[in-house]
Amino acid sequence: MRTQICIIGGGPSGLLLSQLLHLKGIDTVVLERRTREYVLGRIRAGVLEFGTVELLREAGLGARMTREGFVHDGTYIALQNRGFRIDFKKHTGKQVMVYGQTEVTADLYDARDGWDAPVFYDVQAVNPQAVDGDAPFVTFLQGGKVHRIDCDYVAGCDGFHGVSRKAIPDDVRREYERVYPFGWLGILSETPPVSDELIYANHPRGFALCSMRNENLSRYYLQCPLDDRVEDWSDDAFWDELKRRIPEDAADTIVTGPSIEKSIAPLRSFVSEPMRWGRLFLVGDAAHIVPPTGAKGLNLAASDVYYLYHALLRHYRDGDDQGLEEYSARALARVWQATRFSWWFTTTMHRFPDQSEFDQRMQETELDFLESSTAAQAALAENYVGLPY
Ligand code: RFL
Ligand code: PHB
Repeated sequence: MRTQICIIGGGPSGLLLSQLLHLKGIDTVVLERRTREYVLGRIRAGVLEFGTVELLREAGLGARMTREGFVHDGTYIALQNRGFRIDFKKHTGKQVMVYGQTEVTADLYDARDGWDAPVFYDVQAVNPQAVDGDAPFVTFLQGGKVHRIDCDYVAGCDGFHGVSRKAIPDDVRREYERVYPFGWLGILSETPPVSDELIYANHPRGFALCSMRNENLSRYYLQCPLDDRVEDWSDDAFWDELKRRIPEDAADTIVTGPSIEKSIAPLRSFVSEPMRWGRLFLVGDAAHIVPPTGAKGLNLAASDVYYLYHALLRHYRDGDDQGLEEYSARALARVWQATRFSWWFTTTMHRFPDQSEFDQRMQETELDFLESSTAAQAALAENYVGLPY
């Protein structure tokens, strides 16, 4: 089989790239290790930057997002029992959209049901080959049968645990990593959100976040030790702990209920350079991971897609390869900015196991400054709504 772009991974990066290219008449094949149901069942990101929203609209996915998503003009930051608000709109003229990754992925799969879109699900032993030459191809197993796809380019959209990154030779690839000494325990519950905007809470017992999916679906997170297990956290224990960490007025009014999903995610910052090797391009989590504080993971995947989509368009439409040549440097410049912001926000909001009294005072002083300084608030707002592409 032959295609123009072979896309490894049917998560948001792979599907969005495929959808945008399809609208311009460029052929793709998507290879996904899991089933469609599995991919659609994952609960992940919740906040879309302004640029991500625009890109999804360009991909023809705006209708349900505009109808069902929630536009937020700002966010609350809480420090023990004090809280203040960062006004994104006032500082940047921009807003963010609360619309879950689960919904984005469902919209992307629904959109491709309308066209003859080849996706191979449940594939194994995916192997991108000859990507440093002129005739790359990808082999894989499906139902015990070996398949081969010849292509012009390979897009590695297969997440952190995928195979694409490792196809770049060790002596070319450079990896940067910080693993944080805590995780996030998250729950989803069919209850109304406690607040009209998100609350990021710094507390001596650990960080907490109040988020949402819609008017009757809330998403809450608690910082937890890395060795905690989901089974150790009853719903009651979760709610009691959350109430301790968020401001009193929120704790007094929060509506609790049974969780419909509960999971623990580790926190890490990770960047792999370069994001291009010959005819292989890495996109999204395949090349970088950020801790979720600041909601940058999915949004960075979208900006990578933006750069690669425009570079491929230039190649096929104008015969101009400059965008492809510059892809890695352009994507990485934005990746490092988001890595810095997510690291700063994580470091400022969480309790570290070895935190000294000095560290503690520094954190409080950082948040005091944020509360009182228009410039500091503008800097947070600028990063949160998303730096320009
Ligand atoms: P994904 O979503 O991981 O999709 C990659 C897809 O590739 C498939 N795959 C393969 N397919 C073929 N062959 C192989 N060898 C393959 N190996 C893997 C996988 O099955 C999958 O379908 O990467 P993508 O598309 O780059 O999208 C990135 C985002 O999903 C990610 O940045 C965010 O979800 C990160 N993230 C969060 N970001 C936020 O902004 N806010 C959050 O609250 C948030 N929560 C999370 C998260 C990521 C999590 N992970 C990865 C464990 C919570 C979790 C649990
Ligand atoms: C979420 O709603 O899942 C969410 C929101 C904001 C974050 C991280 C996760 O910073």
